[in-house]
Amino acid sequence: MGSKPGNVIKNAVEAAADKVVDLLTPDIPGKPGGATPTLEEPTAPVDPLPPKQEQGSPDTRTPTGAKTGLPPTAKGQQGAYLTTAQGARLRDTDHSLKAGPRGPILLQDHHFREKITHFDHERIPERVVHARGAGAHGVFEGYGTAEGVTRAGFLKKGKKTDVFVRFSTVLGSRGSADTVRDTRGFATKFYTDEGTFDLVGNNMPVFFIQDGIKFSDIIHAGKPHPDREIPQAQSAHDTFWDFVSLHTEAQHHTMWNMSDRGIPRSFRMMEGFGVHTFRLVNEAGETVLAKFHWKPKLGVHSLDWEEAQLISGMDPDFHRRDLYDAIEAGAHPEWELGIQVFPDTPDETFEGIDLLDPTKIVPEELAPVQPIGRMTLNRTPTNFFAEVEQVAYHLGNLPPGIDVTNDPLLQARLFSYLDTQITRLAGPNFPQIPINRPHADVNDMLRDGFHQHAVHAGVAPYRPNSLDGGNPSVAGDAEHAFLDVPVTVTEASKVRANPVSFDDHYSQVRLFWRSMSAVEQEHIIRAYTFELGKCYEQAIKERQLQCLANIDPVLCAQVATGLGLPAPQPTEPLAEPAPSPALSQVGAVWPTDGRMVGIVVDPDGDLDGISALRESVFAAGMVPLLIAPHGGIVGGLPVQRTFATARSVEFDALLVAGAPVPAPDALPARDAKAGAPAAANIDPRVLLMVEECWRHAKAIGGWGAGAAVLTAAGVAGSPGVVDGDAAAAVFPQVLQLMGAHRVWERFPTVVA
Ligand code: HDD
Repeated sequence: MGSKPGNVIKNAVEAAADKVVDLLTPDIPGKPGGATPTLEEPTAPVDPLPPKQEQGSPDTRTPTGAKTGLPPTAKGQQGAYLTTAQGARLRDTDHSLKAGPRGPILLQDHHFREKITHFDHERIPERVVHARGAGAHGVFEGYGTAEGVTRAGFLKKGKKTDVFVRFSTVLGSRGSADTVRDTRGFATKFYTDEGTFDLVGNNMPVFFIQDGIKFSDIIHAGKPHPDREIPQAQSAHDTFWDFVSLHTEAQHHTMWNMSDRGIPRSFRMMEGFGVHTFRLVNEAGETVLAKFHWKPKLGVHSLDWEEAQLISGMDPDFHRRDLYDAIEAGAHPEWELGIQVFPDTPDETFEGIDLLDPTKIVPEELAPVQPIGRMTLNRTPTNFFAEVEQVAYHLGNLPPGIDVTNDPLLQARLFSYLDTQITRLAGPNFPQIPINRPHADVNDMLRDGFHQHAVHAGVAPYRPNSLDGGNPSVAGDAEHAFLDVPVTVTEASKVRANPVSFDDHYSQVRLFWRSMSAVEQEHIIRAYTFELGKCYEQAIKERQLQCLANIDPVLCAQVATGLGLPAPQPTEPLAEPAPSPALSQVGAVWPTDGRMVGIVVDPDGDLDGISALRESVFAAGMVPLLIAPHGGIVGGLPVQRTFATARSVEFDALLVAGAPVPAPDALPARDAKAGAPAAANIDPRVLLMVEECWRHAKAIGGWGAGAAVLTAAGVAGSPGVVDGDAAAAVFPQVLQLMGAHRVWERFPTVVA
């Protein structure tokens, strides 16, 4: 006879209760009759657990990359058969499941719903600032020169560390043009053995505001107007100038934007700055203050403003294309990382400059930039979304040996970057996204949340614990633990206030202005005149002119003339800072690697030496682009651009071997010059190319019939225009001119 059901349950419960008691009783310490406790003491850790799954040291950030043994160009899908996301093989992906060929789609069509649902959610919110960007992988190698001031392992001599860099503009949306006038972001993720280090900087060393609480205000002012959502990716509008003329601390950064630095020629030709002062700590626990600088191997170079505007229409992806073309062609961009080092004094100033004020620089002449390592970008992303879009930087990602200071902008940023990713990347587990995964082993106690990819073992994600063997334990100096430098925080009343030194808003703007060459000053005048000329509100223009008067009377007078307004008198005494020659972009000679050289040829003309010329351009590390009236092959060489697809802005220099005189009916009537003399009757697209290259101060060369084209264009004999008998004689001179980036004397200057 079996037991009654009720008894079965009762017996089972009692048996289970006995078991519970059996297991627990002996382990209750001090219980009469209890056995000796067998669990570990909370403070006695055993060997660390292995890293969390999926968080080891990936040698690739994408499933199609090296880890799978596939080249970056591998096919998007792995495997022969198309499947659903669950792995079921599919027969058809082009027809939805319908009630008959002419019937409605059935709700049960799982493949259709999975495909379209996923597509509907393909976009994520773009970054609220720096939405438009491009990124690349590379490697950083330490020189060992910083070992005396920081214990950071990645800076040790010869140590190589993977990096991922994202360059960006600030104001524009994700699809905006690359060459707008704006600050450029320069964010570097160092995947160091001691944890990720993010150096999230810009191509300008100062920032608009001194306190991060105003960040949303300056960005609201710079972004398109809220009613019509225009203008896109521009600072040339009322709200921007309203803000910067009212918040005069913004004047320094604003002048950097109005200078040629606001329109870089290439990401490869930009400096980068950590902006803030950081605190470094060495093995002995000694500290210094430091500012980070990236120095590009190719020098710092800019576009001409008209050129930048043309490119925005001709090739809005100009900077992105330039970066990827250069890397793929093997012209790997390089930067040297350097630091300015200052004693860590209680007042945190150097030569009277407040090191906590992010609107101030320390001129290199006062504190030289000392090289500590080199970065080379050598690999383009495999998948733009997975890598460039999902990369998440954060200033709080610091390795041992680098710590923050109390700069109020930096302090605010320490909050914002982590916070923003939670919306942008949908939850707190974004560090598990492949591009964000540290290359150091991760062993955290963070659990659950949206998109948790790790399958955590163990039961005790807390410490101390006695259930997971006491793990994880905490590290000390010997195990490379991060060190919060024990800086003294003085006892003070809570205030919403800045140090008095932050009130100086003009002396360093004047320093910058006085450090510019005449041609750079001319560009700054034109930029202010253009931007303020786009404002509608008279009061805003007048207020900004007052700011300019406090910077420099000549600058103010020139811009006022352009605006047709009276120049006000300064309301503050003008400082007399010593200029900093290091701030000027003019005057040196730089490598020309990766520059573009256009070569205009006449298929029926003299093609002698063209092939050798191309080789010489390649040998100089540059890219020759053959431009002909039509595509195909000319003189045995491939034509890369036709007169229809070429525009001067793509080239750093133009060489003209010849240009055919077009047949009268070969051009639209509006382009043909009726009755023009034969020499002038050159294809107008070639003439335009020559004229624009001349206006944008680019080196130009011509020989034979090409020299006649330069004469017809009216540029022969002017500075930076070389003519000769043969390509072999002309090219070396053009190459030399290119080393200076522009033929500077071609720009007019009004400033004495
Ligand atoms: Fe910022 C993105 C650089 C001030 C808040 N910032 C962002 C990026 C760069 C900078 C390069 C793009 C990173 C990427 O490519 O993903 N930001 C700077 C510099 C600043 C600065 C050099 C001043 C010295 N930023 C700043 C302040 C705040 C922010 C004061 C807020 C208090 N920044 C953000 C952000 C972003 C960001 C909202 C948007 C996307 C992101 O962080 O990841 O958190």
